[in-house]
Amino acid sequence: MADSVKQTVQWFPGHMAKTRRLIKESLKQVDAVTMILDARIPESSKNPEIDSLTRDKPKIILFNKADLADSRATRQWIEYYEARGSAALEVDCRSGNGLNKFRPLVRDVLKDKIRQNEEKGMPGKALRIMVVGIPNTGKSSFINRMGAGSKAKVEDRAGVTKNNQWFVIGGGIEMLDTPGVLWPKFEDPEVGDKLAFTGGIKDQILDTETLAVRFLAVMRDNYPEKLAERYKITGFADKEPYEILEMIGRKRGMLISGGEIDTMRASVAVLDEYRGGKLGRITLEWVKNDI
Ligand SMILES: Nc1nc2c(ncn2[C@@H]2O[C@H](COP(=O)(O)OP(=O)(O)OP(=O)(O)O)[C@@H](O)[C@H]2O)c(=O)[nH]1
Ligand SMILES: [Mg+2]
Repeated sequence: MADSVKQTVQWFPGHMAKTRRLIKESLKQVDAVTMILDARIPESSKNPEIDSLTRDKPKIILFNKADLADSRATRQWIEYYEARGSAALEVDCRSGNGLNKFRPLVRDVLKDKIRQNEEKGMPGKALRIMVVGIPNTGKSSFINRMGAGSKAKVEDRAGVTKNNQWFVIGGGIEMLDTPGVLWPKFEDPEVGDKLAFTGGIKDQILDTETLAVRFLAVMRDNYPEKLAERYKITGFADKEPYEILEMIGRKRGMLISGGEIDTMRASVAVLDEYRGGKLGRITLEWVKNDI
């Protein structure tokens, strides 16, 4: 992970241990887990321990920010997770797109539990879901959207999880936000880059140009047509990414005194426009093997 990322995030072993413990304790109180991933980077936005931590619970994977991701890739990821026994949905928690499928999916995933509750004479017993995700994946947006603005704190629980906030979202479902703060796979430098590209980690001014250059290398190799379209540039297939950055700056008339290209301004523009979806729907991590 880049130094900037380390400085910004600062996950300490103590925090990690605390989050592990809080999640383990809270899992005893839930029927299923909803994991929120950023559809543009389904690998880098996933906590490396979450599968083993939540192994015993039914899983619903939400590919959030699907509005910014390549729909072909998102479909492949959904198939990938479904083939491995999880339910999966693509959603946009900013507009609410796709969220109408969430409650029916929960009831389907937990149909055995619902039947058991009925048999025990508790037909209306709430289904409890823990929402997990690393920072910035959209957990709060999801919970707020599901609650349609009427966030309701249900109760505090005794013991370790006394600070847990439960949210009633209707349809007999209650949700719990991630207890603690989940970390990404931060020992992998590529993960740091991708979180920075997508804005999951704030880049520091000094790193912006490096970041834009790395991003342009990925775009040149994977989405050249989108670069060509947005920046009206051609003939960059065999160019170094820094040269592409200069081409963009020149096209945009971003110059500093002496006619030199303002590559810093061009860097900020490229990254901002990617994060804002202006380069189109782009996924940076695809399913690797055929399933
Ligand atoms: N385009 C787009 N933006 C989204 C979507 N969901 C969330 N966002 C944006 O992503 C950013 C992070 O969303 P939050 O809901 O605060 O994420 P969080 O997981 O609660 O973040 P932390 O509380 O920091 O852990 C915000 O700027 C949201 O507006 C989505 O589906 N599409
Ligand atoms: Mg939040």
